[in-house]
Amino acid sequence: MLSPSAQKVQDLLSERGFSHLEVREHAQSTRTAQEAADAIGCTVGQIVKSLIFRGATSGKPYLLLVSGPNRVDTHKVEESLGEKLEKPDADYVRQVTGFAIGGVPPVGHAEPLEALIDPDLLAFDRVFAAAGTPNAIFGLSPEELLKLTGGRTMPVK
Ligand code: 5CA
Repeated sequence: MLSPSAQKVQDLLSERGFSHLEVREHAQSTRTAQEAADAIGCTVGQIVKSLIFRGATSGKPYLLLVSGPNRVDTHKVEESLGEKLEKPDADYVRQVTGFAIGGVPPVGHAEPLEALIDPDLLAFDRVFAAAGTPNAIFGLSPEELLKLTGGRTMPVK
């Protein structure tokens, strides 16, 4: 049995035709990329961080899907997007995604979010993303991540 937030992600995956992707809730925390990697037994690079930024001009939320160890160079992303970015607070993250920090999944948000994908994630056969709660994760290929989110790759570091 999955908790309601994790089940919501599993249901969304099924509705989108990705029912072969399985959300798993772990006994231990997967709140951080390192904890998620430890729980799964993968490298931190394979963990997909789902980070929310807000366009300073447009007010538009952006979803950056970033490989675990990578730190976002906001100036670089701002140049690509053509607007400054703000790092929103936890309340805003919950408002636009419908999930609490530590469990924000790459899909299934309260508002449609433009997804920008770290090219480093494409180097792996399989990557792992949060699935609604701070101990829920699902695995998928980077190609599936692109398809599922409708996102585009953008250098982030
Ligand atoms: N479950 C893990 C691995 S998938 C996870 O969700 N990691 S994460 O990186 O996608 O989510 C945590 C991120 O939330 C942090 O990297 C940080 O960018 C952001 N965050 C943490 N605390 C806050 C806060 N108080 N306000 C806004 N953003 C925050």
